[in-house]
Amino acid sequence: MAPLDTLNRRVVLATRNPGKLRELARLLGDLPIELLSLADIPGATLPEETARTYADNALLKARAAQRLTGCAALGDDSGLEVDALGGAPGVHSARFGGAGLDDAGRVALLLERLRAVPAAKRTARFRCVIALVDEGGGEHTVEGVAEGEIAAAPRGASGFGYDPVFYYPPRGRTFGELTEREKEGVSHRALAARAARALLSG
Ligand code: ITT
Repeated sequence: MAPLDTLNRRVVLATRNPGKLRELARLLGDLPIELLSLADIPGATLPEETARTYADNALLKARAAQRLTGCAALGDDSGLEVDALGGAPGVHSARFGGAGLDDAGRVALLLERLRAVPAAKRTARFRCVIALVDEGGGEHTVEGVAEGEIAAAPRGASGFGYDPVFYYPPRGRTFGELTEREKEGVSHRALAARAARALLSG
C-alpha cells in the first residue's frame, strides 16, 4: 500500500506535445498520484528550450511548471540521434528543418538527408530525459535510450513524431507499427518513466 503522504500528490506533466502527454499518462497513470496536464492550468506556458542538453531542457520545462503551480512537475526532453548525421537532430529534433515543418515534414526531410546512406549505416537511437522538480524545488533527472535504425520509408500510423521511420530490430517493425502497449514495453520514454516511477513513489 502507498504511504499516506503520497496519496494525493499532484504532479504536472510539463509538455505541450500530445503524443508525449498520452504516453506519460499511460506510463505513470497507475501510481497513487494525481496527474495534471498543462491544459488543467490556466495561463500555463513553457519556456524556450534554450539549453544544449536534454537534461537541462527537461529541467527548464519542469521548473517552470513547478514554479507556476507549487506542485511537483515532470518535464520530458527527447530526440532522435542519427549516427550518419553525427547525432543530429538530437536535442533539436522538434525543430529539425525549421518551425514550418510538422511531424510528416520532419520525417520526409530526414529520409531525404539519408537517401544515399545504406541500411547498415542507418543506426540511430531515441533518447528521453525526464526531469522531476518536486514541491520543494528538489531536482532529479533520469534517462532512457532505445536503439534502432532509420527505415527506408515510413511504416505504421501509431505513435507520433519520428515513430514511422524508427525501425526497432528486436520487434522487426517500426515504432509506428507497434501497438501502444508494445511501444510502452521498450521505448526510451518507457525506460525513463520506469526510473522516474521510483522517484515519484519514493
Ligand atoms: P514539449 O517540449 O512541449 O514537451 P516537444 O515536441 O517540443 O514537446 P522536445 O523538444 O523534447 O518536445 O522534442 C522532441 C522531438 O523528438 C519531437 O520532434 C518529437 O516528435 C520527437 N520524439 C520524441 N519522442 C518521440 C517518440 O517516442 N516517438 C517519435 N518521436 C519522438
